[in-house]
Amino acid sequence: MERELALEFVRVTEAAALAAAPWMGKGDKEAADQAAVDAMRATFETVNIKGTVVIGEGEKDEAPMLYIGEEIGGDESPELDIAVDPVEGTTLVAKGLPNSLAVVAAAKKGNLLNAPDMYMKKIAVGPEAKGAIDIEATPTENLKAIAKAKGQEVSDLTVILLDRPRHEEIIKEVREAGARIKMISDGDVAGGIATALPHTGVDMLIGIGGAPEGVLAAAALKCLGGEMQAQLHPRNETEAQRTLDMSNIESIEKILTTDDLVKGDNVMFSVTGITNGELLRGVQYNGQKSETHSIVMRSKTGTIRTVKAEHKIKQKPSYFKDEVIKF
Ligand code: VTB
Repeated sequence: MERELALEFVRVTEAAALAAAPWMGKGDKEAADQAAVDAMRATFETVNIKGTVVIGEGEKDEAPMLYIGEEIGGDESPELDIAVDPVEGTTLVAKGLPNSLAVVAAAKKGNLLNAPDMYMKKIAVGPEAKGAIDIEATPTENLKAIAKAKGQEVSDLTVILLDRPRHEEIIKEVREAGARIKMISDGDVAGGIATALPHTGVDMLIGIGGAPEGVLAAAALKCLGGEMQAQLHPRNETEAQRTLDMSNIESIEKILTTDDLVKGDNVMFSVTGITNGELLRGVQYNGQKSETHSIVMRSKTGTIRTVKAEHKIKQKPSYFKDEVIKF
């Protein structure tokens, strides 16, 4: 994949963030999402790729844009798999809470797991603990292995997980093991990425979250040198069968490694902050200008770029003014 595309993908996540940000705190998560979807779709049209959405807003009949299987991009090549989450954490935006992100991952065609909108069991760590985790082991065993890999005590570690009743047992066990917990209401892509960024103080992500978010976090972790293990978690037989029909995995029970979630060594990941958060500042307005903060990463070279951009909306091309910024 051409390295120039990295900046193009930043433009895509910036557009989604700029469009979603005006909806911050307005209590309307659907409107925030729709604005970001429209902006992302319009911006993709200006990018010279032939992309297929493999992780998107849902299936064709339920999502008019960025649906799974939709072809996006303004060219005939390169052929890429695209994973999008125009607003990761729509509730966070609606409530004006931190850590909502606009996210895109891209890899060569066939290299991203086609995970439908279902649950996924996950465990993720940053580079220092890569190779130490085992999704089939207990949280305590994993914590001990991570502590050993990092040369720390279990009591030094912090676990991030979604605050959900389904995690009650894990929470109890992690606390008994002596580690600390950071509970998040939404946004386990940010949670996964946090494990690989030392300033967040997060050592492990664990628990059940969305499968699309799992693939996106795995793409980022591949670029950051971390690791994710996962297992699809269907709620019933019908969901399991539909998943097998739709996705490219041979068995629902399969333990998925980082390489199963994101194949090859050439994935790009771009993320722009919508609301302020630990990873990134959100969209800032000052007068006629808007400022965005993004990170773009390439697994091939391991380059991590932070991009601060100032946007003068009046000077943007018309597709941007008309379709992206609707406020
Ligand atoms: C997570 C989180 C998302 O969904 O994947 C979660 O990253 C999982 O679903 O931001 P439940 O909310 O049903 O637990 C979100 O919170 C929303 O898409």
